[in-house]
Amino acid sequence: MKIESIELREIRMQLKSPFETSFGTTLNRRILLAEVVADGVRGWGEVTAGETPAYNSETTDTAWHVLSDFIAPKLIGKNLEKASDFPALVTPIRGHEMAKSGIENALWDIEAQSKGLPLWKLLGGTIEEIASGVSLGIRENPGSLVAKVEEELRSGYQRIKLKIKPGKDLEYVASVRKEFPKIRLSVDANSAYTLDDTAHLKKLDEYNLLMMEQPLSWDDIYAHSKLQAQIETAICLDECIHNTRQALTAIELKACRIINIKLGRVSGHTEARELQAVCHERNIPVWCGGMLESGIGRAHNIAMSTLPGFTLPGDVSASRRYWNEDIIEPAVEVTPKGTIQVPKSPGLGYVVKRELVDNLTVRRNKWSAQQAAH
Ligand code: OSB
Ligand code: MG
Repeated sequence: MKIESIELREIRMQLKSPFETSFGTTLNRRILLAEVVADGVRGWGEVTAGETPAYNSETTDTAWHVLSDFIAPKLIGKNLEKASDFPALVTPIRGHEMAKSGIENALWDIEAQSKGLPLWKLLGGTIEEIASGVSLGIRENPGSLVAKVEEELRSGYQRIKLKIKPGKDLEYVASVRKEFPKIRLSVDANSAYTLDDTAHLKKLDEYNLLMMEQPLSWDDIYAHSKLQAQIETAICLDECIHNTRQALTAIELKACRIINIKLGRVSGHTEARELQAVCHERNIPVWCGGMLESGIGRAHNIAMSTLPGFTLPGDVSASRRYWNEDIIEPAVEVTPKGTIQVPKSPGLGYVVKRELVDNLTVRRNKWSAQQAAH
């Protein structure tokens, strides 16, 4: 895989409606896309960093900086045997997992196309129809949340996740649970609580939740082990887990019973695959999280979700829930059973709408092997 060119671009996309979490509200996405050409084959990856450093420490701009000044110059002109050789190349760059993931995943797309395989098959996927759930933002009142849940259930979604924060938690969960006693329901606090809230969080035990995602600090696995010992609801870690080592630490400390894997957060397909394997061996279910991705990130999420450890419905849902027009063809659709059919064609399995992507682009940067040689 001789890396001939790397093109980085920022696109702007407006969500259909604002998405509120405990750390803030998002409407206008600033998404970085990486387009890499190797041996004449073109692959795409998405950087899933947010606009602000509120979910993790990366942002659209830190990723632009690290990709432009460190990662792209290191990779251009190199000859890799396979996509999984990329992580070793960028090990000297600490952190910046989302920046790395954007490029690494483009290499996986290239490798899959070169081998004439759908990406999910190259990764070792076994699930051809993945289970889909939705993540619902915090709303103005419990009544409007119940109405939203009803709408999503009508579309077939298999699991509903509610975003919560202090003051917008128990009452909301109670209303949804009362209306829908049987559904698979979970909550995600995005680090909004502390161990001082243990008694309060314990009250959620009575609602038969599938899990409580990342209640405590974004970087504190130990605190989650203290909480898990005192509540019945299974804790799922999101923000805390950036690699397989941290997952093993969390499992060993009994800090969680479930792990959410996000490609960007764990630096790409190579690490995600290893992480899901160690969880699978230890009977820790995993599922695919979302970062309000465009179709390119979504397609990568679908491919990852086919791995055998992904036994719970993910936050990978239909393009139409986010965008008026997605940047891939066909758009991601969900069946009435709440599943996504995995594509059969080589690589990502979706076509990037280049003209639309060009129209949405606000800045770009390009490296090519010839130039780098001078
Ligand atoms: O914690 O899972 C999260 C979105 C942005 C940042 C963090 C999270 C989320 C979501 C949305 O829950 C999932 C999606 O629909 O893409
Ligand atoms: Mg989360």
